Amino acid sequence: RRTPLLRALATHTSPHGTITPPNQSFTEYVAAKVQQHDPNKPMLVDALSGQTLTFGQFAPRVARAAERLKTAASKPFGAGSTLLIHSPNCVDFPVAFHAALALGGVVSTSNPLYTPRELAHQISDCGASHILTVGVFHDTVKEAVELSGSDATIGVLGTDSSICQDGADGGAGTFSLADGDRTAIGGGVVSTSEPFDASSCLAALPYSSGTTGLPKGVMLTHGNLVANLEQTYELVKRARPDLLGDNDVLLGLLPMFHIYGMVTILHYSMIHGSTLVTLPNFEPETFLKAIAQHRVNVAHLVPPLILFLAKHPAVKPEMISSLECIMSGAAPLDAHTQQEAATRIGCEVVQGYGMTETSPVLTIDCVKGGKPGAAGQLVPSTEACLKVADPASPSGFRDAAPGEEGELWCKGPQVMPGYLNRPDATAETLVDGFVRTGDIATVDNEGNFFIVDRVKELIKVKGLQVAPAELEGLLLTHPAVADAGVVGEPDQRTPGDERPHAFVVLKPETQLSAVDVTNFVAGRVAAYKHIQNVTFVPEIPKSASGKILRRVLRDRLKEGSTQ
Ligand code: 4UV
Repeated sequence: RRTPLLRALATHTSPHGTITPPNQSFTEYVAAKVQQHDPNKPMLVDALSGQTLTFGQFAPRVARAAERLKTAASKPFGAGSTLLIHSPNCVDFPVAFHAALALGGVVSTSNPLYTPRELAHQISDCGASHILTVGVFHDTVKEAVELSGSDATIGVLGTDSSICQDGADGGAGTFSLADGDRTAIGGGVVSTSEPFDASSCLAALPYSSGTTGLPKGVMLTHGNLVANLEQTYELVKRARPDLLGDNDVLLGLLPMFHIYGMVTILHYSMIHGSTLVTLPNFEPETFLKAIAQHRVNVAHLVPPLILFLAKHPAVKPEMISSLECIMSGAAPLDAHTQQEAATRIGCEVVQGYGMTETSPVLTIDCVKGGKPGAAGQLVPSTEACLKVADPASPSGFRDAAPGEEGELWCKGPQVMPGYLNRPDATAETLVDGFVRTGDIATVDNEGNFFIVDRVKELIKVKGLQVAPAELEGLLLTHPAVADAGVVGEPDQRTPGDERPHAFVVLKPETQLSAVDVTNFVAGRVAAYKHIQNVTFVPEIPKSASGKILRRVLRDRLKEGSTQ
């Protein structure tokens, strides 16, 4: 048995204390915070269309949208229904999101660049009863619904007048969310079962492949989301109050369908009372123009975008002179690149770290000016330990010794209760209330965590998840492919970023070129998942139990020996 002292040393607690999140629905919590800010102040501004949503317009718009969802022609939306939002960033995104929650429903979100095939998987898996999209993606959604065999109702978000089509699908079975009546939120709109327990009531279903396998629905409760916003906001308030300006302007470039954009950017901005300048996608000119024109001072980005700001010749200092703080997350940023970027951009660059399964924030760097290479300190009410595989121990793990690297396991009110309909994957990921992150970390004496490696299967392309198992499964459907293993290959030009690299075994007497392989995949998945390089091999290295030895494949890439 371990002594109490060793146990105390093995578990790291947040140096920033604890929080007591209110037992409220996510919508009630957010609406109450939004109400505290100047009703005439823009809460979201679409940088391209100029469309604005003020703090005062939010609640009435949500109430109106909820009314529309509730009376959706063919199928009313209500408790137990799931709304899938399939949209680029726009001012109506949070409106649709909270309209669904206010009716007691659940929101899943998908990448608007998905092919119909990828979207069909999520539609069936999350059991979406309603889907909201924007006009340009309506046909993709329609095809995906047909492919999935679902009877989901499709609606169009009122992002701007040209694509706000009431009844785009010709009448019955459609609805749209557009600017409407100003009905106050509350009472009959927020549906809660009595007594309401935020920690057991499902709110969001973003998708993540976790440590292995295909993308899975991550069940996030109202309690998870409220807690993580409180944890993030309280940490900043306690450790970096200088970062809580009254007139902050944040950048909403990273996608709202991904947990970083959904919670840490969109909702953090809303509760803090800052203006969020949204962009539907990355395009260098509009990105730089949005920063300059709206005087963005806090930008949440991913490492490739930080490198763009630091190194691209099109970026002139006067274009980005408003920037005071850049938050980097979703992928590693090494100490050297972080420091160099901060100097070149002329503002502080600090990191945050977390994952979809933890709503997402686990750590934030609280050192003014940024501690190079550090993912930061645990947010309040969060515990962590570093685990090392140990076959001699009954659990198969031991705690890392001080200074030793280990897999980061975390516990807190932001940790998901599990994956949707996947008790097996849930049991592998949640151990004694701790979530296994699949990341290797070290921690220093001040409680600063450093992410030094990723041991899970996940590939990260510009901060977005690519599941190797999905690409392997796809490759195996090719008639000439006998076996395949996909790993992330470090992108030499962009430190921390990766590109999918496929190792392919061909069936006897078949011929296939690397281009055939990349084209086959390219026609079936969104662009960021495309295979960038192919190596033909006689066999895929596997463990005795048949698991692909990805480490061996990654090492071959490192050595430049791909045979
Ligand atoms: O599930 P996911 O796609 O989630 C994210 C979350 C990004 C966040 C979270 C909290 C923040 O404060 C913030 O700024 C950004 O991307 O992918 C989770 C995996 O991404 C890697 C790591 O492998 C996670 O398990 N990752 C996320 N942040 C970092 C990171 C980081 N700062 N350094 C290294 N890897």
